[in-house]
Amino acid sequence: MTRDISPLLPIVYSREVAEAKASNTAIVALESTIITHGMPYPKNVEMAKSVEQIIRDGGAVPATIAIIEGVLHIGLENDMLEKLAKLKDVMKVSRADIAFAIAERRSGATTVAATMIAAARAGISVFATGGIGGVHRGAEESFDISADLEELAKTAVIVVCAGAKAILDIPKTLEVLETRGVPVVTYDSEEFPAFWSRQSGLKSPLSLQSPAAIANFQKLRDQLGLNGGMLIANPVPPENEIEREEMEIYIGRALAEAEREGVTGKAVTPFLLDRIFHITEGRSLDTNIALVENNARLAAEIAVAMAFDRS
Ligand code: PSU
Ligand code: MN
Repeated sequence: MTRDISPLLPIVYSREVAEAKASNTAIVALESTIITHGMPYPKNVEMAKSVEQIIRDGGAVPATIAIIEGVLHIGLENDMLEKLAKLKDVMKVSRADIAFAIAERRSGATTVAATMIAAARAGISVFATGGIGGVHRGAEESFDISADLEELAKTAVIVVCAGAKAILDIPKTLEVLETRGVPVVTYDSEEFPAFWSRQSGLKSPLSLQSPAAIANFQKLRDQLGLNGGMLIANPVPPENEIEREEMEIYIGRALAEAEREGVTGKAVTPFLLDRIFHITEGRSLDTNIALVENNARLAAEIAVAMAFDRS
């Protein structure tokens, strides 16, 4: 492990990430909230390891990001990954509380927003995850809009996801991304995907057919002085999807339960995911794992294309 020189900000790089940085090898960042709040143990740690291996097989190096006892880790050694996956009271850390977790020596799992901040700080420009946070259904009442959207507008990291979950208000999520100037690019399809489903009923604002074209697009944005990231939506493979009409039934049930139990704020997404997991008897989790793996594969290709562009 390599410690950063900054006296106030304790950053530790895993051995393979430190080596990759020194040799300019492509790196793909991975978030940790998906491990601690998105999936149950031990499937969460199995997923984390298989996703890391897929990135290595794709010629890049994985950097799972988390805060452990006040230290920002860029890349986790296997024993730490195991430890994190079992933690019960770990904080879910976003832009508002990432520095708090470090200052107070807490352990925190990073959301998409916080992972982007840490990745950019570490010089990593590509990040793979499952789904991003967005505008929640009923946001006109609750004002619940994920900090992930604002981060995409500000921080220059390419985020590869499987679209937005239909537990969110997808049209409003796309509207906010457009307003904030975030390119939304669906990979190899004209329709924006809805996480567990390949279809959302909405046309994707943009679409591209190759990792090289995605890398080139982001490079040109940089040259134009357009700070900020972009969202790559990668539809779940057909053999793993749960179709949209079927998903709507399960989501409706989970949302009704959340309302009955008065769940709000940060707890909403983990609650809905857990309810849907039970309602689908685990099928939603299999789909979730398959789509993250699929995103890791694409992210590695984009990271390799970005590294190639640089030389
Ligand atoms: N989508 C998933 N699993 C997750 C999340 C999203 O399928 O675990 C997490 C991500 O870390 C995302 C966060 O950044 O939820 C969004 O939370 P919020 O809406 O509270 O910003
Ligand atoms: Mn929220």
